[in-house]
Amino acid sequence: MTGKETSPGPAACLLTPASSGGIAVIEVRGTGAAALVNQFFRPHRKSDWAADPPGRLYYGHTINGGERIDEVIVRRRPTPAGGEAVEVNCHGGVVAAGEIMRLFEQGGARETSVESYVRETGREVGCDAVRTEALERLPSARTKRAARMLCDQLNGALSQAVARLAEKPTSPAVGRLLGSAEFGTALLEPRCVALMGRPNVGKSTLFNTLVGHHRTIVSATPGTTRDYVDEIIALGGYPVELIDTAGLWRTDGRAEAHAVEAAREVGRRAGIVVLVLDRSRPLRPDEVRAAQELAGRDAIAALNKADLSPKADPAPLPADLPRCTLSASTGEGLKELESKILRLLPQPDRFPPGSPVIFNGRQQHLLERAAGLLEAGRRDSARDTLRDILRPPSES
Ligand SMILES: Nc1nc2c(ncn2[C@@H]2O[C@H](COP(=O)(O)OP(=O)(O)O)[C@@H](O)[C@H]2O)c(=O)[nH]1
Ligand SMILES: [Mg+2]
Repeated sequence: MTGKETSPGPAACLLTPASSGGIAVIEVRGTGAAALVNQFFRPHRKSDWAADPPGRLYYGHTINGGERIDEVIVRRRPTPAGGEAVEVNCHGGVVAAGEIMRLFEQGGARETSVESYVRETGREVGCDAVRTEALERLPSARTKRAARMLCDQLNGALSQAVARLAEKPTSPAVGRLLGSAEFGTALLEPRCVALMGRPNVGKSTLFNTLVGHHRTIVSATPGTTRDYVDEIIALGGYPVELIDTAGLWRTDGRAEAHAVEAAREVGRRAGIVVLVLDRSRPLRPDEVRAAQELAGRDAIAALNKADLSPKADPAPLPADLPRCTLSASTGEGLKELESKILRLLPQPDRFPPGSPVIFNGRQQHLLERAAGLLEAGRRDSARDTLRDILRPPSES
C-alpha cells in the first residue's frame, strides 16, 4: 500500500471471483462514483438515478458509446461514513465483468483489489485492526473451522480479550493468549505433510486416497510419477498441504545415503513427514536408515499394503517413531494415520467456539513485545503495546 490511498477519484472493485458464474458484482466508490457510472449506464426507464436517494435498484444496460455491453442492475449504496458507492450487478463470467471494469477504468476509476476493498470497508464501519484483519482474511479461509474462528474474531473475541488485557495486563494472561497463536496459524497456514518413501510403496495411491480424487498418475511401474505434486486438503478442520515426494528417493548404488539425504531434505521442507513403507515386502536398509533419520521429529511410519500378506519385519524401525498399518487401496487404517497426523497439530478442544485466537504475525509480534515489557516491569509500555494491537490501520 502506498501512502496515497486517499487520492481523490472513485475506485472500482470486482467483488465476485473472476470466473464463470451467474452474476458478478462491481462496486465503484469514492467521490464521483455515481457520475462515473452514469457515463456508462442507461437505465431502462428514464430516470435521474444518480441523484435519487440511495438504496433503489435500477435496471438497464452498460454502454460504450452507442454499443450495449451488458444488462445490469445498478444500486447506489448508502455508506456509513456518508460516502458515495455504486453497486453494479452484471452477468457473471470473465468477459462481461471484465469489459465493464475496463470501461470504468477508462472513465477514470482506479482498480482496487478485494483485499483493500475489505480493509476500507472495515475502516468505514469503524472496526478495530483485529476485526478488520479477520474480515480481510475470511474470504481465503480454507476450512469451516478456520472460517468460524475468523468469524469469532470478527465478532470481537480477540478484541475484547486484548482490551481487557490492556486494562489489567498480567504475564500469565498474556502468555495464555499467546498460546492460541499456534492454533490460529495452523488454521490459516497449511502445514505441509510430505509422503516419502521408495518408488512403488504406494505414495501416489495414498495421496489420491487422501485427496479423495485422482490428480496424480498411479502406475505399477516404479518411479513413474516424477513431479512434485501437492494439494491442500482439510484434515480435522485444519488445512494441510499434502505433498507426494515422488522422485526424491534414489535407488542407485548409494541408496542408503540418498535415503538419509531425502529424509533430511523432506524434513526441512515439510512440517510433518509420512514415511510410506511397503509391508508386503521385507524392509530395505535405506528405508530403515530413513526411519532412523526421522525419529524424534514430526514423522510417522505408514506400513502400507495391509491388504496383502505381511513380509516386512518392523522391528528395526525406531521405537519412538509413531507407526500405523494401512492399505491405501482399500482405505483400511486410513483413519488411524489421519489421527496420528492430527496429534501433531494443535488440540482444538483447548479453543472452543468463541475463544479469542491470535491469527497473524502482527498480533503475535505485538503480544510477544507486551510480554517482554511486562517481564521488564514496564507495565505502561505493555499497555500501549496491547492497545496497538487494536489500533485501526493508519492511512498507510
Ligand atoms: N495391494 C495393494 N496395492 C497397493 C496399495 N497401495 C498401492 N498399491 C499398488 O502399488 C503400486 C505402486 O503404487 P504407487 O502409488 O504408484 O506407488 P509410489 O511409487 O510410491 O507412488 C500400484 O500398482 C498400486 O496400485 C495397497 O494398499 N495395497
Ligand atoms: Mg508415485
